Formats: sequence, structure tokens, C-alpha cells
Amino acid sequence: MSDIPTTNKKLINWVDEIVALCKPAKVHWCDGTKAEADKLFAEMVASGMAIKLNEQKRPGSYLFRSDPRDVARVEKRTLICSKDKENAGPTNNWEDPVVMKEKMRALYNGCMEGRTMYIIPFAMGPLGSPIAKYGVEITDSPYVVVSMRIMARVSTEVLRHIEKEDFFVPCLHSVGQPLKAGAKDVRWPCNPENTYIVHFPEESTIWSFGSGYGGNALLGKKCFALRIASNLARKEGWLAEHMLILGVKTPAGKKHYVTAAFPSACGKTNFAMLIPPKALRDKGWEISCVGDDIAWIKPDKTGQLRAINPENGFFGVAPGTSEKTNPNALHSCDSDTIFTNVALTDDGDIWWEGMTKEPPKHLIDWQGNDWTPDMIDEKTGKPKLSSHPNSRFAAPARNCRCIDANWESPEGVPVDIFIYGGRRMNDIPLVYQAHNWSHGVYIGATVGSEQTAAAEGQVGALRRDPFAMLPFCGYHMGDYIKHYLDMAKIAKTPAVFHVNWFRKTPDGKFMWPGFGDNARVLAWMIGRIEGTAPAKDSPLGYIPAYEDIDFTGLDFSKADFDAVMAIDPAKVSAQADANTDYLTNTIGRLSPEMVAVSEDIKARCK
Ligand code: SAT
Ligand code: MN
Repeated sequence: MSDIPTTNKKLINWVDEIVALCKPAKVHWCDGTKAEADKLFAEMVASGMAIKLNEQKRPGSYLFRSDPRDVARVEKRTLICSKDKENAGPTNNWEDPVVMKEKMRALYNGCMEGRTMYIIPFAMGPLGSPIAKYGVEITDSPYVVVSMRIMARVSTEVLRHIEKEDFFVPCLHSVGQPLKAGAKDVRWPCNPENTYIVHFPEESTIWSFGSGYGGNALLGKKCFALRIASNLARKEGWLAEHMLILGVKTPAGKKHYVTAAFPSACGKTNFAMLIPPKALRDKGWEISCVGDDIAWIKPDKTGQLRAINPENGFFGVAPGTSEKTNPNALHSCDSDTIFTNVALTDDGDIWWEGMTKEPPKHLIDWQGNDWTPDMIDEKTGKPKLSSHPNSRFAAPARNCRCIDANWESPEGVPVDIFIYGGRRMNDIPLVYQAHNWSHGVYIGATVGSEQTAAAEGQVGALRRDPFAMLPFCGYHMGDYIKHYLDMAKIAKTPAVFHVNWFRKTPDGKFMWPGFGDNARVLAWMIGRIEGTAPAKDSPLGYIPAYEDIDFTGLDFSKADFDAVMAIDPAKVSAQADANTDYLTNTIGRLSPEMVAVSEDIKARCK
């Protein structure tokens, strides 16, 4: 065919193979242009899949409502199909790649009947960056096409890079619902009974079937940029991390970059777009955002770690985002944004729980039904939600008011600080700094968060989430720890900090104000790497004294500080034992350095 826009044999052969297997009615090579997206949006509006929002209030933006059975990532059906089961490790689901391929080939057989197959060439990272990688997603979902255009860089230019490198990550996706001749399509085709999100790490290949939602379907994100990329990074000597990247400008005008990993429900997007309190802004502190979810971090020729955000947009949880909690995220959604499963206002705009103090008097909820604020959910007995709790916005990163000037710099931004954190009600202080790199790796490896939703298990129970990568690490977590330790051989290692914004008083009140005031803690960290901020030693690591943190404009006493920083040696010692047990018996493939850190912490507790 002459309308194939590439000469790359691997890509052409793969497309031929998938066409023969999935049997689409039509094939379309995407070019990522606005004209292409506009045409698809118009078709989806006409078919009832999408709602065009009020052009005055929300230019270029659309609302989608998913099937209520397809509203989130499905971790149970997410598999790492390495040849050897052991290499997937204890934190991943595994199936034999030969068995899984056979099973999925049967599902894919004819799955695109009556539909158009879209071929999406995309870049993760700025085109031509030495850290960027290229992929091609084949999908039968036009929603995926328009979403990928926001979340990744889609263009014909990508094909030139694929031709040059002769490498791309093949990402196959189908909603798994063929359209029989004459049948009318549903609003959100999907196939929940047969949903699988499958990774073949040895072949750097992704096969996803049955879901059209988020990370199940936008395969550049968690599937490629974390699960497959973590495998590539290990082979090639870099890090693919579930980390935000932010820039900090000091009053002296020096710029530093920081990456941070937090488990879900710890306010990662809020931290990535944080606005420092007025007192710090007046002194000249500025914070800018490079990315809110994923960082690819690679040493340059000098060993300096450099990070890119491989993504091109924010796929944020909508509820709770407001002018108060995160104005930068809220205004990123002002235009050219795709909303999924939020409520529709009577004037053709969107709303979600927490957006404004007063809810609108009437809405159409995320399932298309009338909604008023007085409605009660029959199942829970609580007020009925207008938006799904996991409803999302996909907003272009360039819309963000605080986007960093260097966010698309091909060489990446230099990173000198890694932060880990979790939601810990008790015992864990506001901040501490690792003594050295192995201690920093240990801090990442032992990250945990207390559960906030009953659906995840017992509320308050500690859920371990090493490096915040539990569902995203594409190989054995013990090897991942080893790879981290080995980075010290090829890179200048960053300073590592642990933070806990969520400590509570015995009567259940947060001890730390959080949000913008977290910049005060960041400022201390910057002082640490610039060599200007003092610290005391403690069993957990280096900690600030009250005087070391700038509390200008905040009513936070020495007693408040002592409470949020309190360290109980007996508890820390017991935690060190629990950490050794977790790393030895749950994770395995133990690096002896990890036990040495536990022993060191215990010795300091004596
Ligand atoms: O759906 S995504 O995987 O993109 C986001 C998330 O669930 O963490
Ligand atoms: Mn994430």
C-alpha cells in the first residue's frame, strides 16, 4: 500500500500481522494533527460517545462517560509475562508468555471487526532527546487516539526516529468488542470479563485487551513508561521512576531540580505544582513543574543525573482539585482537555466533588442521570457522588501556569534530590535525610502508606509500596533494589529525603499544614545540598532543628515542630526489624546492603 507513511520493515510487518489477526474494517495511520483530532471528536460527538463542552467556557474540551464496569486500572489482570516466573518477582502477576499469547491471540482474533484500526506513532519524551523512546500503539478506540495526542507526543516525525533507531515498543490495544454488521455501537465499548494488560519484558511488547480506561488503554503511560521502561532502564543503566519532577528557584536565583515518589492518595500532583506560601515567594522562592507522574532519569557523560518527563500531559484525578487545593492543575484544564466520568453542568461545563464549596443546583452525573445535591446513594447511605472517585482530566502540560521553562529540554534537567514519602499517621517524622546512597535506596525500598479506602483492605493498615512502584515495576523488586544500588557506580548519586505530611495528633488532627507549606521543607533540603542548611543526626537520618526551617508567616511553634519531628527509638528499632523481614522474606533476592542499613538504624537507637 502506498499510503503507509513509513519504510521501517519491523513496523510494517507488525501492522500487517495485527491487521490479519484483528480484522478491522479500516486502517488509519494517525498523524497527531489537530485536524485529525477534530474529525475524530466530531465523529464521537455524532455517535454519542463524546459530549462537546461549552466552547466559551471550556474551549476545545470534551466529556466522556465510561461503562461503569470500566473505571480504573485493573491490577489483578495486569501481568508481567517474563520467560522465567522468578524474574517477575513477588510483587507482580505472572503467566507463561507462550500460554498468555495463545490465550490473547484467541481474544484478538477478529476483535476489531466493523471498527477502524488506528496506528499511533508516539514519543515518550521530547523528540530526539537522548533519554526519549518511541512507541506505536495500535488501537480500535478513537478515545485512545485523542487521549494519546494529549498524553504523549504523536506525529509522523516519530516515524523518522523509529526508522533511524530501528526500535519501537509495539503496544497493541483493543476494547475487545467487535461491531457486527448493522449493529449500533455502544457509548463505551469494553469487555470486562476478558480484560488483560500484558507485558512481555524480553520483547518490550505490550498487549492490552478489554478496557478503554486510563492506564489500561493509554499504553504510553504505566505500561510503557514504567513497566517496560524499567526493564530497558535496568539493561541500559538508567532509572524509569514513578516520580514527579519539580524545579526550585532559590532567592539567590539558583535553580535545582527534585524528583519525588509517593504512593497514590498522597497528593503527588499537588506537590508537583505547589505554590509556596506568600512569605517564601516574597523572599524569591519559586517552584515550577516538569512532570507530575513519571521521570526517566539517566546519567550524562559527567555522571550527573538528568531527568525528563516522558509524558506530554497530566492524567489527574479530578475530584478534590480546586482553586484552593491546586489552582495550577485546575487551570491546566481550562482548554483542550478531555474529561472522563465527571459531571456535566447545565451550561455545558464540568464539575466534580470538591471543585467549589457549593455544588451546582443541578448536574448530569457521570452516568448520564439527573443529579441534585440532596440525593443519597442507596448503597452507601451517603450523599450521591456526581463524579466517579477515579474520574480524570487529560490536560496538555503546556497549559500549566507553572510549567518549567526547561520541561521539554532534550538533555533533561539535572536532578540532585530524590524524595520518598507515604501517608503515615504515627511515628514517622515530617522529614529526614539519608546518611548515604544505600540508606537512600533503603528509604525508597521501604516506602509504605496507610490505607485510606476500605476497598484496598483494612483502613489504617500499612501498605508497602517500594519506590511507589509496586504495580509498575516490570521485574523482580529485589533486582530493582540492586539496580538502584548499582547506579552509584555510574552516576553521581542524589541526596535522598523521606517526608511525611500526614502525621496526626492523638485526637486525629493533622500536625502539619501541608500543601504550599511543604515548600518550607523543600527549602531546607535545598540548603542541605547547597551546604548552607545545618542538620542534626538521628536514628533515622539527618534532621532539621526548629531554627533550620523558615516558618515566616506561619504560626508553628517549637512545640508543634518537636511533635511533628518526634522520633521514638524503640519504635524505630522495631520498624527496622520489620523492614529487614519485609525485604528478606516478602521481596527476596536480598542485597546485603539493606540489612546493613537496618542494623545501623538499630545501633543508633540504642
Ligand atoms: O490510569 S492510570 O494508570 O493512568 C493512573 C493511575 O491509576 O495511577
Ligand atoms: Mn501515577
